[in-house]
Amino acid sequence: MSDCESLERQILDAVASAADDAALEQVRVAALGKKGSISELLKTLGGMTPDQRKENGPKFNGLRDRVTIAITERRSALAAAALDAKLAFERIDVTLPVRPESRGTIHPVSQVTDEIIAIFADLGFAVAEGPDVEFDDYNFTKLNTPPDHPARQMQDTFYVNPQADGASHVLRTQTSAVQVRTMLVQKPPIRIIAPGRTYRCDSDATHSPMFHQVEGLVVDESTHLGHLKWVLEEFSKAFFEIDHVELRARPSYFPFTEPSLEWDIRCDRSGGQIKFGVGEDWLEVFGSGMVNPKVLENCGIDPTKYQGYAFGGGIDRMAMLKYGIPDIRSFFESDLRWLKAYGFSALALPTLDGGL
Ligand code: 2U9
Repeated sequence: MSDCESLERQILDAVASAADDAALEQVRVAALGKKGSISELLKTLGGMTPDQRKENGPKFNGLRDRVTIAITERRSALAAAALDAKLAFERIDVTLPVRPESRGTIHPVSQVTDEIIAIFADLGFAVAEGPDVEFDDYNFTKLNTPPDHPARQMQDTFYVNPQADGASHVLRTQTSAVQVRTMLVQKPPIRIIAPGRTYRCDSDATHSPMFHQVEGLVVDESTHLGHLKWVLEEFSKAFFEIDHVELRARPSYFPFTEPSLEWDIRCDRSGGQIKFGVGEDWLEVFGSGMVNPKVLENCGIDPTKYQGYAFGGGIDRMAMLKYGIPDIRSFFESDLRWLKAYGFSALALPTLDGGL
């Protein structure tokens, strides 16, 4: 056996018996590293005559290639074996019954978010998401609220320190920036909801500095307020689990919609408990309007061809109304007794067929 062949045998044996990544790396460095045995061998080609180089070049390069392949294959085999061992160790028997002593519950905000998504999915809406730290431009300016606009004072914004990109950022005060992002990359027809965390510097029994909103956006050629009313009615019936609902609209103002409307739901608060669809009281549930043509234009959509409606509501507030939770701050105190009282079973997945 030539020196070259015996070196190859020796290295391939070491590769085959390397028990883990670290041992294999040692073998690789000893063979192919800067001062490795094969690298040293390759360096000798420089001092050879052309004939010797012609004979030894292919031999040495072949040796290097076969060793490289063997190391790569061994590395994959070791990774596959490690994954198999991990999977075997982490095996879960999904046929076992749920442990009766299980204490974990689904937070009402998560449950209500899933309920809202299930209802809007049934109405043909997709879910869109975006970051919590948002460009000032997307949170305000593109939504027809430039820096000097008085409506900026309506929202107690948390401003974020200047970032490396030089742009001004905020903790999003509304999820509307998600719709901006969608319009910047997607052509109409658009039909989305954007549920998520939002932030405003405000705290009392009905306001939390971090809260949850869901907003909706529909843009098409002939979308109108009649469609919006029907969608909000269908949503309210499904969400509050009632057959009959009555909504009344009041004029309002948002810079990003024109005209703007707020919607109240008919309810009864006489028995200490709130009932929806009946009674003589009204409770505000949604803000909405036709998307301001300037907003469409800012987001690259031709306002002479397309029009859209948008709406928004508070998820925490909806959870408080539906499940009789009095104080929004309790949502975020991580009190296990509260979670036990108001949380949901992990198996109570909200579906329109199975019940919300
Ligand atoms: C785009 C254009 C228009 C979303 C809208 C409201 C009205 C609204 C509040 C309700 C209670 C938020 O949770 S809350 O504090 N929202 O009243 N939101 S219209 O309008 C948009 C959104 C995106 C591009």
